[in-house]
Order: sequence, then C-alpha cells, then structure tokens
Amino acid sequence: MVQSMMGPGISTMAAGGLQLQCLVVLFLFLPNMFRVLIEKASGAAVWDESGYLLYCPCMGRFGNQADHFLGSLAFAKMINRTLAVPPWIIYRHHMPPYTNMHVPYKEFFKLEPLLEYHKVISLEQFMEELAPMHWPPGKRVAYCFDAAAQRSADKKSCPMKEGNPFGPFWDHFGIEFDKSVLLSGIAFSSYYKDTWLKKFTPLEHPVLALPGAPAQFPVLQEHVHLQKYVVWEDTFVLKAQGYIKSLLARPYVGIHLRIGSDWQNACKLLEDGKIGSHFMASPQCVGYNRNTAIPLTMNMCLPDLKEIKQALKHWVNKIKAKSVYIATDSESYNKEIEKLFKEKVKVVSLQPDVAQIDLYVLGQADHFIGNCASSFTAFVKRERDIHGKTTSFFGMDNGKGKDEL
Ligand SMILES: Nc1nc2c(ncn2[C@@H]2O[C@H](COP(=O)(O)OP(=O)(O)O)[C@@H](O)[C@H]2O)c(=O)[nH]1
Ligand SMILES: *[C@@H]1O[C@H](CO)[C@@H](O)[C@H](O)[C@H]1NC(C)=O
Ligand SMILES: [Mg+2]
Repeated sequence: MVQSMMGPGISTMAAGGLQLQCLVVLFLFLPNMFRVLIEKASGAAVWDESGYLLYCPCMGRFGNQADHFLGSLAFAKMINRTLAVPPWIIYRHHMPPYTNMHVPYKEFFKLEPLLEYHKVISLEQFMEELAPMHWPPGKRVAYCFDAAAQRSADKKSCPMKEGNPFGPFWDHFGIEFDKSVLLSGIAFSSYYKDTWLKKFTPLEHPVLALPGAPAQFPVLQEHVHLQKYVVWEDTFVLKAQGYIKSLLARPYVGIHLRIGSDWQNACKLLEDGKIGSHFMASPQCVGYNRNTAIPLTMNMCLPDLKEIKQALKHWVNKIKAKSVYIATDSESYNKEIEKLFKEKVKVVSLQPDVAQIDLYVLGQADHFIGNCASSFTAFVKRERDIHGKTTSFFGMDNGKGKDEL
C-alpha cells in the first residue's frame, strides 16, 4: 500500500527506538499522528498543504515520457509540491480498441522508491481521494504559457484538452478546467525557483495543472541520476525474469534496433545536414556539452545491417555471449544474425506487445548495444549505468578500427 506522504509522526516513530525520550516526542505529536494514522488506516491520502503538481505526459511515447518524468520529479521537488504521478500514455493506433491506454505508473514501477527522493501520489489516488474535497469541479485551474493560450479562441484560455492525447488524458480522469492562469516571464529551470514559490503560493494556487511536463526533452544531465528511483514493480519483474530464464542463456548481448519508418524519416534530417550532433536523445552518447559533442553520424542514428552485424560480432566475441536478444520497433534481422554466428549463438526476439518487457530484458543483458538518438535506448542505458552494466551504441565504440578490421 503506497502512501502519498510520510507524516511527521510516522517518520519520528520509524527513526527512534521506543525510548523514553521518543515517547515524549511522540506524545507531543500525538494529535497530528493520530490524524495521520487514522487517515492511513482508512487508506486515504493526507492533503499536502504545500500543494500539488499535475501534468499530462503529452509528448511522445514511453521513452520521451520517462525523460519528462525525471525532469518533472525534480521540478516538483524544487517547488516543494507533491507530484501527482501520471499514468503512461500508450498509443494503440494499430490495434483495438484504438484509443489511448492510460496505464498507471505502478503497473510497471513501484511508487515507494520515489518517496526516498520526493513526495508523490499517483494521479489516480489524487483524483479518487483528494480531488473530491480539495480540488472539486468548479475549482480546477489550468496553467499554461502565453504562447499556448494564443492558440485558443479568446487567446486567454489554456488549450488543455484540444486534440490527442490532451483531451483523452484529462477525460480519463473526468477533469474539466474552469479557469486559466497564464504563465509569462517564467520557465521551469532552477533560475526561476523563487519566482515560482512567490508567484504561486499553495494557498492561492493549491494545484498546478499543466498541459505538458514541466521539464525538457531530453532529460537534463543533472537529472539523469533520478533514474535510480524508478524501480520495476515486483510482479512485472517476475514475468520478465521468466522470459530471460526460459529463453536466454547467459552471457547475452541485448540490442535495440530503432529502424522503423518514423525513425528513418527522423534520421533523414541528419543526412540532409539539417541538424547538428544534438538530436533527440543523442546527448547520451555525443556528450551534453554542445561545444565538445562529437558528431552524430548516420550509422549512429540509423545503423544499417552491416553496422548491426559488425557491432554484434565484436561484443558477442568479447563477452563470449551464448545468446543475443533483439528488441526492435520493426524487423529483427534474426535470420541474418543467426547466420552470422553460424547458429552457434541463440538469437531471440520476443517482439512483445508490452514494450516494457523489451526494456527490462535489455536492462538485464550482459552487454547492451543501443541507438544513441533514441530515448527508448536512453531509459535502458540510465538503468544499466546505475547497476554498473556496460552499454555501447551503434556507430561507435564497437571495436571498429581495433580488433575487427
Ligand atoms: N517493443 C518495442 N517497442 C519499441 C522498440 N523500439 C521502439 N519501440 C516503440 O516505439 C516507441 C518509441 O518512442 P520512444 O519510446 O519515445 O523512444 P524514441 O522515439 O526512440 O526516442 C516506444 O515507446 C515503443 O512503443 C523496441 O525495441 N521494442
Ligand atoms: C515543503 O512541504 C512540506 C509539506 O509537504 C512542509 O512540511 C515543508 O515545510 C515545506 N518546505 C518548505 C521549505 O517550504
Ligand atoms: Mg519518441
């Protein structure tokens, strides 16, 4: 059972033994603690007087949403508001029921570890337990930048629910907005911390609801480490571990093939020389500093079969891999790869409906080769870095120019 906040009484109790001094302290906190305990016993969340932050993860698919989540978590902490953790928006354009799915955060990850960093509550729990009393219909204010409001008919309203995924997201929670507050002369960076705190006091603005994440894409370097609080959920782990145990022999190399048609179009911009080395998630491999970033090549953005084979050959030899796991957004090249290793290495591609299975299996690999520009890869790389596991990228650092040529 996840609680949104640790009440002061609870943390006091957890910290000390039941010594006399503690009892005295406990006594002082009793009225408050009593309230907290009662609310906890009834399973209900406790209202945070410092206010709440709500946002729609309305840009991109899982990898983008995850990048945004880390930045939003940091922003919520900066302005000391409880983050209402949104569900993941999963798009089902090609299969029934065709509408977006809103998958609660805790289907894939635990909420508890997030509390080690900052106070959070799931948006589901917020709406069920806190909104009826503290954020009722009629009192729901939207906050957006001037520029966004310019798109509305009266040029003063936040277009919170215009289009997909915006409308379906708030509709999923039965939320209508009654009023808009326009943001100007402010941004989400830490430079504006005091402005946020002064301009948007919790008393006047108890719930800040935003049309998008209060964060950048890709995730800022200083927030990459927050990945450690994103911990897979237990039953999900059991299921994903089951696949690893039954299908793969260790050591195994995991690869992420981001080669589908949308990606081909994106990387075309690179080929046409329309962009520099910072492109989508590429800072993860070219470096965050624009002045020292190495060039992003076409093979890094969209590796061809030759590059894929070359990189795999290098790493399979290097770690003496017994199997290869291929995660892909389109084709897997598994026949070609089996042939490459003369069928001495087991080649597995699950192509699961639930993309998170691929993320997990890649995260557990003995070596991972990812796509530098992909935020799907970036999620895997961040998680692996935390656990000291190695990652390389197609188009670089895969033995080319060293032992392979
Ligand atoms: N199952 C699976 N889905 C993938 C894979 N690569 C891409 N996708 C799908 O395509 C989406 C790519 O969007 P996103 O996660 O934002 O990553 P990015 O576009 O590569 O930065 C993912 O969320 C998945 O839905 C893969 O290897 N396996
Ligand atoms: C942050 O919020 C908590 C309540 O969640 C409050 O106890 C604390 O005093 C706040 N901190 C600051 C610096 O305002
Ligand atoms: Mg994307």
